[in-house]
Amino acid sequence: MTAPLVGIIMGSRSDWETMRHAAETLDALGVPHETLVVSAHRTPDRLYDYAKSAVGRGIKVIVAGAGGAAHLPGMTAAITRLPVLGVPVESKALKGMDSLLSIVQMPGGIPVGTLAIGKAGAINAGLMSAAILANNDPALADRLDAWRAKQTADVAVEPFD
Ligand code: RP5
Repeated sequence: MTAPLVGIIMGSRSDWETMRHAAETLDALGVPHETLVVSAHRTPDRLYDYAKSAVGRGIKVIVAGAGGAAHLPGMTAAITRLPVLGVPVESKALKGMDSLLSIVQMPGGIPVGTLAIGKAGAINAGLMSAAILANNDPALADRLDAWRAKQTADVAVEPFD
């Protein structure tokens, strides 16, 4: 088993349908990762233990997804110096605008790299994690370049068959 380099955490099992896209993107790029439910509100001790131990366990980037009053990414960033990428999960009541604003409006000094609401944000959090790791991993850099080249090649010129 390869030790995980990216930690994907989310506030609830209900976030998995969104956050699985971050995991699948990392799978496609061959980046070892772990996935856990860690709630800032319901399991604050789990959050503290996770963020406090992440550096020592070899985690390099944390992707944190949450919806509503989405404190998970910000609280994680408050506890660890690792780069934290926040994914606003689309909420039922406010369509994820609450999640987005909760995650993006961090006070100066505690950064969270905030992605788009929902699936696009989860995919891009995976890609951004890989891009950060690729700075010190030439083989991963090659895989990321190939992933991007394929995406470009797959775009049709004509809008119909
Ligand atoms: C947040 O509350 C979670 O991140 C989730 O997006 C939202 C709703 O959670 P559940 O009530 O579905 O568990 O903490």
